[in-house]
Amino acid sequence: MAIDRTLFIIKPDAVQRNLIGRILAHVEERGFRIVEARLARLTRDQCQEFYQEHAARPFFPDLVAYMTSGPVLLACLEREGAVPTLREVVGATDPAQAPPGTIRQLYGKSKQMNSVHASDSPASSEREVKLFFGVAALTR
Ligand code: FUP
Repeated sequence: MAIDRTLFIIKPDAVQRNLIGRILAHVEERGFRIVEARLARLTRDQCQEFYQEHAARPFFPDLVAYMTSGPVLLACLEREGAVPTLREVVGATDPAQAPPGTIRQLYGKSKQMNSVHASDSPASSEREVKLFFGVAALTR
């Protein structure tokens, strides 16, 4: 598997509960290198663009309200097989369905407040890393 990069977000519920350090340690212990990271307060426009594939879903307005409710930690992570590996480390969307030891099982509160985001495919990771860190973050 090639070394590649993916977008990781620590969402408002986890930032608010002071979990940034523990969650970043969790991914670092699993072999991810932090290529870029910053705290940000997402605007509605950024959030709507980020979650554009869900725009027609009934949960979309609540999701945008939640994701703009407080700061998030945006990170670009690198590892061999970064995209599928990070999805495994994160676990299922619903924390109640996430396997033991995954970030969402350990820290998630609900399907919406599930503590973290991880890109779900190579195409998504490219789009999402570019959106928040620019095209250079994919290669440097
Ligand atoms: P995931 O790829 O696991 O983050 O999940 P999805 O792409 O299916 O969903 C994107 C975000 O929408 C999730 F992080 C949380 C939110 N969501 C809800 O709030 N309610 C739902 O029923 C499904 C998803």
